[in-house]
Amino acid sequence: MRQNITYSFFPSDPKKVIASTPKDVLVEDLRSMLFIRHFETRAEAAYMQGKIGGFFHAYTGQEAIQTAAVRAFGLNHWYTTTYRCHALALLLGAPPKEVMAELFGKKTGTAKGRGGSMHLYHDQMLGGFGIVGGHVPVAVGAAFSSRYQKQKKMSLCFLGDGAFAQGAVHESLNYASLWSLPCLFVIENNQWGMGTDVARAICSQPIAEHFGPAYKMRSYTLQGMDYTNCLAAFQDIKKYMEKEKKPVLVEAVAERFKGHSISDPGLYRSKEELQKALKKDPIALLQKALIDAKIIDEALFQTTDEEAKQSAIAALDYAEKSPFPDPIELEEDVLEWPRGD
Ligand SMILES: Cc1ncc(C[n+]2csc(CCOP(=O)(O)OP(=O)(O)O)c2C)c(N)n1
Repeated sequence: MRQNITYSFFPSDPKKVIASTPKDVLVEDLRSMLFIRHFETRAEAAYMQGKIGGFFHAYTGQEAIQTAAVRAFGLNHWYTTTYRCHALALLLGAPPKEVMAELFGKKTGTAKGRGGSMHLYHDQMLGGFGIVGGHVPVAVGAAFSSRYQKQKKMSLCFLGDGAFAQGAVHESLNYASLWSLPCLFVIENNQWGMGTDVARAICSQPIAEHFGPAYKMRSYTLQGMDYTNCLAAFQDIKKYMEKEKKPVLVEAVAERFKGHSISDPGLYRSKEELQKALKKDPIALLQKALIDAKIIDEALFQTTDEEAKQSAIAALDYAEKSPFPDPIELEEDVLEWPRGD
């Protein structure tokens, strides 16, 4: 049974956020969220048919968070995330065909088919990491390099609630605070670390509200299913970080609609709980808000949805037709350490 947590969410009025955001931006972000959903749905189907191997962790349900963060901050920053990394790669501009090909382990994939679902990289995106919490020191390192070189770049690091129990995460938070590094830590609290309820893993909640002051960081709690709340909060955070040049700790409260990974039957969550979660669909919420504000109508929504679906199918088709890497290339691009005798 879920604990009842009282959160102090970042205050925002959806209508005001919509009124102050250019229409094309809102429609583009709705399109991105729809595309991420269709992309993962197609990929999941391919996985079930045995066309994709390895691990597969869907971002389904959490789309509003990274869509809003990338919108507010823009592309010219460092980004790191966990193995649940398809959405971030797509949002940062990785070509969907190449991302899909990477899931298929094909030569045309973003990492030449060697990384798969958990190891997506693109320009400013430093991963895609399989080790829980392992990317957080990397994000802090990126923030340190930016500060050291007197650049304006910030480092955005997405991590799960489960990762927050890791030692490396706390060492990173301490270091970032001590050195005033431009690092934004976004804990995406989707309530579960595999099958473990967040309340059984983390000693105190709300996470950011509790731990932010301990690390002398400004903290924010976001309604992670509401794009408008995430957008308003990330815009505010960006301004703060640009001015104060300090790290920030965020908890985005969300739901994941799928199991932890594709092979997880989700037996730890009751059907009622899942149904309740599905009612908070961030895409449906944004769709309704944009229709109510007369920014789109139902027909435009259907067209946008269909286009997103067709783009995902095109990516799937490309991946299926792409060749596998030649086994002779297996040792290429592998870092060789100098061997001491
Ligand atoms: C260091 C380490 N310990 C354990 C695991 C196994 N593991 C993979 S995902 C996961 C749960 C992480 O949950 P959370 O951080 O909340 O992220 P979410 O999957 O919910 O996005 C665990 C324990 C791992 N990959 N790395």
